[in-house]
Amino acid sequence: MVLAVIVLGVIQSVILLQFDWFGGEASTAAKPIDTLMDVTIVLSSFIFAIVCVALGYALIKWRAKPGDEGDGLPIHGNTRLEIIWTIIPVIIVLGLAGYSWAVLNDVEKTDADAMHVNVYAQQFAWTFGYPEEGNKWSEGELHVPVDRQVIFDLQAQDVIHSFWVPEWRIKKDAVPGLSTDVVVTPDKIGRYQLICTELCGIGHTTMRATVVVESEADYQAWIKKQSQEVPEDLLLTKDQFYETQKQNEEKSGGIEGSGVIEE
Ligand SMILES: [Cu+2]
Repeated sequence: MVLAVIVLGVIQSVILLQFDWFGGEASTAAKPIDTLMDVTIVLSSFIFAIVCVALGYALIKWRAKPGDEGDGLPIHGNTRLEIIWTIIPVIIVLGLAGYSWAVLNDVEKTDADAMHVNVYAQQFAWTFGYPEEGNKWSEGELHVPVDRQVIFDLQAQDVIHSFWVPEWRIKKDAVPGLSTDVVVTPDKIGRYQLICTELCGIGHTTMRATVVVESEADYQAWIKKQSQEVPEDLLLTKDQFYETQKQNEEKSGGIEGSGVIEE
């Protein structure tokens, strides 16, 4: 049985690891996240193999003999077995949770010279503000330099949206009244797609934007050419948000990150 589990687990792992589940890798977070996924696939394959082999063994070994119409033995449970099959999964789940936490913690570490971009999400479009470049504004097209950490401050203007560039791997919700950010270091020049992954209304599937990762020089040239600035009302929502958050914190004695806009 042990041999059967190993063989089945290995075959399954090998097959599942052949697939390129998430597409190309274009950020420093991609590798560690893909490795985490691979480890999860291998572990799941072996657990699935144990279940299949145990099921197959039980089916063959305890199969009713032809003509046997009687009831099975009345079994009341087995405390030792239940303790074992509770503790082992708990250890596996906690181990994976710890590993995931370590990976995320590493991926979300911010650099001192990180660049900030404000991401405004609304039904059904993305627009971007560049606070370090005089609040320049771009609609439907995000530009960032390669090999520099970017912190995207997400701001939902109406309902919940979700920021996702598959090649960067990181995905995070933009929630009205909450301040969330995405930390990414793009490490590959190219054009990608920013996709909203939170069903946000009738036009949800069209809520996409082009992401251009380019050299620092190309980025500087592009930003200089931008003439629009972030509209007043978008800036206002941000100020209002921080103002309300501050008031709420004062009211509640300083609970961090729990600001909710009261209308
Ligand atoms: Cu959306």
